[in-house]
Formats: sequence, C-alpha cells, structure tokens
Amino acid sequence: MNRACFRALPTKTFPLPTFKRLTVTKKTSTTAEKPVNFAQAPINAALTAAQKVDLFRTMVRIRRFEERSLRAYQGKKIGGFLHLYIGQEAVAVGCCSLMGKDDHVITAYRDHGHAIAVGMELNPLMAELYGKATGCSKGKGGSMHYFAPDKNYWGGHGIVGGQIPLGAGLAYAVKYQGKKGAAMAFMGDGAVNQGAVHEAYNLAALWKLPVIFVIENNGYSMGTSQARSSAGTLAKRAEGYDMAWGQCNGADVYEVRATMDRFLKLAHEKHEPAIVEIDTYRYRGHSVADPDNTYRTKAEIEEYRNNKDPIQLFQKTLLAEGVLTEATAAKIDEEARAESDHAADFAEASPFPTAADIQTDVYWEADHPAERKSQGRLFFE
Ligand SMILES: Cc1ncc(C[n+]2csc(CCOP(=O)(O)OP(=O)(O)O)c2C)c(N)n1
Ligand SMILES: [Mg+2]
Repeated sequence: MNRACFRALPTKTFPLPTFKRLTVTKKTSTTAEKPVNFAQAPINAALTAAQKVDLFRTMVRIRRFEERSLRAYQGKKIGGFLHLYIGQEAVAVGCCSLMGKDDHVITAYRDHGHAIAVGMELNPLMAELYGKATGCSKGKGGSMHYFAPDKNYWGGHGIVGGQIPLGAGLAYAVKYQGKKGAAMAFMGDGAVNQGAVHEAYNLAALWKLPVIFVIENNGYSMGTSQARSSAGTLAKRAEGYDMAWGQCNGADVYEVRATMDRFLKLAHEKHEPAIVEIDTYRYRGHSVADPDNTYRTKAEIEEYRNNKDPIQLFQKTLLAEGVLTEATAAKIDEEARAESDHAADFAEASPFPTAADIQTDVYWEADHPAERKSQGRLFFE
C-alpha cells in the first residue's frame, strides 16, 4: 500500500479565501432587457404612492419586530434558536408583494420576514417566539416554524434545503388544480448543494412546475462563505436543467419586484420553473448565538449597514419621488416600534401550552378522527 497518498495535503493546495465576500457578475438568462431604472419597470410604475409606502412600512415592521425579539431573547424570554433576517427585508417584501391568491411561499428557518410580508400579525409571531399558546404554531414551533396556511405561507423549515421539494410539491398542486398560480421556494446559499434541491430542480423542469426557486444569497452559510463552499454561479445551475434563471440586487425592493415579476409571469402563463438568485446580506450572526467575529470583518458589515441598507435606500428613493416625507418615515418607524413592544407585552401576558397540548398537533388524523380516511395504524394508538 502506498501510504504516501494518506499524507495530509499541504494546505496551500486549497487556498481558502478568508474574509472575502464573493461578488458575482449580474447576468440573466432571459432575453428581455432589464430596465435601467427599476422604478420604471411596469410592475413598479403601476404602484400607487400608498402602495409604495406600504412596502416601506412592511420592511420597517420586520426590522423593528426582530430588534424587539432580539432584546427579548437577551432578556431570556425566548429560548432555542433565533435567526434574524435584518438586512434582507427587501427580498421577502419585494417577492411577497407580488403574490396573487394562488401563489404560495415556503422558506427555511430564517422565516420572520416572509411571515410579516405575507401579512401575519406581530402578536402571534412574537408569542410563538416566547413559546406561548397564542403563537401562530401554538407555541410548539418557535422561531423556525412560522406557518399561515390561510395566507399560503407554508413555513418555516429547519432542515437545510428540506423545504425545496415541498415547494415543488406546492407548485405541482397548483398546476394539478388548474390554477394560475406559482410557488416561491426560498433557500439560502448554503442549501444549493443539497441533493434534495437538485432532485426538486429536476422534477420541476421535467414536469414543468410553476415554481421559482429563490436563492437568498447572503454570502454565508453559518460561518462558511459562499466562496469556500459553492462552485460557479448558483442560479446558473438552472442551465443544467434547461430552466430559466436570473440574478438581482436584494437591497433594492424595486429591482426584486421587477425581476421576480418576469419569472412569476413565466410560471403563471407557461408553467415554467426558474431559479432566481438574489444578492443580499445579513447584519447579525447566523443565529443570535453566533458570536460572529471569526469569519467576516466588522468593516464588511458596516459597509452594508451604511451604504447598502435596503430600508435606508428605499426611504431615500421614496423621499426623492416625493411619496414619503421625513416626518411620515419617522412616524412609520415609531408605530413599528410601538407595535413590536405591544406584541412583546401580548406574548408576555399569554399562557404557555399545557402538558396535555403535547398530545395534539402531532398527527392530523389523531386530531380529526371523524375525517380520518386511512386505515393505517397511528404510532401512539
Ligand atoms: C441538512 C442540514 N444540514 C445542516 C444543518 C445545520 N445548518 C443550519 S443552518 C445552516 C447554514 C445554512 O445557510 P444558508 O442556506 O446560506 O442560509 P442562511 O442561514 O444564510 O439564511 C446549516 C449548515 C441543517 N439544519 N440541516
Ligand atoms: Mg446564507
């Protein structure tokens, strides 16, 4: 046996870029020309002043809700994981603002922004973080498992990439039922190498499912930069499946809407799946337990905060358009803080689930015996 081959390879064989945020060249596979000014894209030009202010308000509410939840976590009111979306708000708000009644959303564990963007109230969301019975998942799901089926919001999933085949399934259902809708299946840049993601890509392309795989590329999966973990342009992998793909800047809510609008139309009208990679950034650590001082520099975070913050950028745009004043912006911010404080009070005052509640919401059949159709034996019977 040649033992030489077991010798550790010199580290210089694998030069690992440290503290280097990978920048990708913006490209798109579709032939349509991108408008130079995204505010002028038809989907944005059609917005009323009130609708534009609403987009801004939703982004601010997400930010203040999460800042409030972080304080509650630090005050030991919240346990378990808490993955903050701060910095990524324009992605969820831009995408979800395009939803029609037959469009669906599913995402990973960084799910607070999407929940607020689809219209969930802050009280049950905060209560869920506190593990209270008034939470949207009755206090049994926590931060990673927000759900609102009535709003076509299918969670909130903790297994990296696990939601992606489910998203393809949502699209399958929409098509099967003959509806003109689509599923937006969100994932992080860390999910793109999961086998299940590629299985979903394959079936979506093969069966022409109206699903848009949205990669929220914030540059890191936990403490590993994209440059160290993934080869090539993430959205371009669509070409291997003959799918459409595109990329856009996630700090600009207008650009997100203009880009996603094109792919949603493809899904709605031709049942065409696509991969869209949205460049974004999270200011906080992977979760609030992440000390966040080993894999990126403070300067990098500050650069995003100061120059690429989606809320500040949109505020500037709306001020320049004359649809927002400094005074209205300040009022929106104040209201979002008050609403978040109120949600924390609501959560605090709510009861915890009881010990008996542990038996429910495990199997649908057990909770709905009259509607049960299968003859299968239930695990706890
Ligand atoms: C299958 C699986 N492997 C590993 C983990 C542990 N894990 C949780 S989050 C995460 C990083 C994912 O990063 P990314 O997809 O970029 O999402 P982001 O946190 O940036 O939103 C990992 C590896 C997991 N939850 N599931
Ligand atoms: Mg990531």
